[in-house]
Amino acid sequence: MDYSNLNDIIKSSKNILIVSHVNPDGDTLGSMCGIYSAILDNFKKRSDMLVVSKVPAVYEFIPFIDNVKTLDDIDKSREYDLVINVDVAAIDRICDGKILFDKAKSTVNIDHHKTNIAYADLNYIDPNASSTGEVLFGCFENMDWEISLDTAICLYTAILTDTGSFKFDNTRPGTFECVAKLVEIGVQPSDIYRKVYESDSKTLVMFQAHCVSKAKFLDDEKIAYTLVYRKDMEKFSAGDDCMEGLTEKLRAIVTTKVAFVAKEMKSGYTKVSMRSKSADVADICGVFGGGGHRLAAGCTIKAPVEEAAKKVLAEIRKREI
Ligand SMILES: [Mn+2]
Repeated sequence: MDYSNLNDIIKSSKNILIVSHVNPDGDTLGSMCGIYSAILDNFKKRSDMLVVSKVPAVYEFIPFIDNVKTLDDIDKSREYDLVINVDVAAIDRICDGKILFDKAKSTVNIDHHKTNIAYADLNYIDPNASSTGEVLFGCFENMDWEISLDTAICLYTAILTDTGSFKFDNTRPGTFECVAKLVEIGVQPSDIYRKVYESDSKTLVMFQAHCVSKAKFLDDEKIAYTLVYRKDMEKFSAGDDCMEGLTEKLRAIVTTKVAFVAKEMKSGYTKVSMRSKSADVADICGVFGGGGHRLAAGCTIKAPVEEAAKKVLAEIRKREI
């Protein structure tokens, strides 16, 4: 890819806004702070960074993350010279950030999602890259930009989280070539790993242990599930963030083919989160108006927890898993 236009436009822009997507993950936040850091080092320019929803506490260690602004901090009538979206597959993923995007003199879109329709003035989309962090690394190298340790930590975090620690099938030889160089710059993989994956709260661990201990195993233990009641969550003072990764714990059992968690919600609804090793759970959840990916999907059912679980079980059993 030819990045010379990107280099020129960053050089000539006085005020720059970098935008991450709603419900931010490690890739969009690491990429945003990574390009912020690189522009600061290479052009001595401070950009603005925008998040349109809350930054998860786990990412508070990312360099420069304290500089992010919310829509309330930014004058929405402002015309930026340049707005750069990172990891934003579709423009509606920046919510009201679109107001600033539409007013900007120039716009840039850096991403790795196949579905990205190249909605900006300049578009750098590599659907073969594991992450936007990996796209950015290639971009900085191509432009001969200096990559500082702070920039490297940002990009490494982006790549690490979007590849699930280099275990998803988006992990390719180029991913390792890229992280090898980041580690050469000084990134400590064990340090970043600990910050991202070993920073669970005690509440989350104790609550999930409780949920796992109540799990049921059916059909030669091919189906694993657990029911989560509001009173359990209250007893542990567990918030919704404590549900993160619970279904995966049941899927990780060797005999499990399909795992699900049915969680009691207000006003008689049940939220179901489903995971599988190969069966298409998006199809199963689709029966109840939900959806997602083949191996990870969810739905909401208007029924109490036990009844919802029964319906889901019946639907799973109709299939070859
Ligand atoms: Mn991504």
